[in-house]
Amino acid sequence: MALEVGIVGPAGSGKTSLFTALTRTGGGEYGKTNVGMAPIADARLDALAQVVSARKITPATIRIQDVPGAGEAQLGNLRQVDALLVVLAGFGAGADPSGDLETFNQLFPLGHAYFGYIDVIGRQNIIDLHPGLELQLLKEARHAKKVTLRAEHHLFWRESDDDAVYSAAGTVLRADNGSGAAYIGQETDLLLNWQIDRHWSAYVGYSHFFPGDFIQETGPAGDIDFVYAALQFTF
Ligand SMILES: Nc1nc2c(ncn2[C@@H]2O[C@H](COP(=O)(O)OP(=O)(O)OP(=O)(O)O)[C@@H](O)[C@H]2O)c(=O)[nH]1
Ligand SMILES: [Mg+2]
Repeated sequence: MALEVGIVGPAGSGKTSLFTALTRTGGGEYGKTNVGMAPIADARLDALAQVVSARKITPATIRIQDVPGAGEAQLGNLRQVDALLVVLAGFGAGADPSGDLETFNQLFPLGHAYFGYIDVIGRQNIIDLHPGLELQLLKEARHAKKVTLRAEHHLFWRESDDDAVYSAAGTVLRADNGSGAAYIGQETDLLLNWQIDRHWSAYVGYSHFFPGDFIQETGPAGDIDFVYAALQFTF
């Protein structure tokens, strides 16, 4: 299957123009979702075709999706793509590509792999000090191919103390509200993983969030406890 690339960026930034140039179709429709194939130029293919005097040359292709605007509904179409190509307008009076982007855009929420399993903290305006340790408790024992205990800790600060704290979904979790505090809080994650045999595994986890100055100064500030467990069969 062809590699899939999704073109994203602010409205009117030039996504469809780039799509048209790449797919050489002579016309992606403006303001519409366009899907097309872009041939991958490869000098080696041309050389091989010459050697065997090929009558037909079929280059490898990339499937490109051009999505208008940058709303959530449109971006949902892009969950399946292999790579994202972000277009920012660099033409016209007052063009400011870096200002348009403003902050890190994670596009898809997958916070817990990076900022703690509770998924309370997102990827914008964040400094995260994240030490972790994995201990192997058992290996090749009866009913246990492997048992590991993973302990991770996060210390969170706001990168800019004029900006909000964001959720894992990329929305504002807690607005600045005039607070000058940078320190957001800490999270401890414990995860016990039991690989029973080749197919079966089980895990149980506990996480705790300790709110810091910024959370306490800007609204409700209870601790969070998060417990979870799962039994998993892998084919
Ligand atoms: N001068 C200049 N104009 C451009 C460039 N790229 C795009 N445009 C113009 O900017 C306008 C918007 O370009 P599009 O390619 O439709 O932008 P888009 O990102 O697909 O817009 P939406 O689909 O509405 O989100 C068009 O009138 C383009 O001709 C560029 O590099 N330079
Ligand atoms: Mg467009």
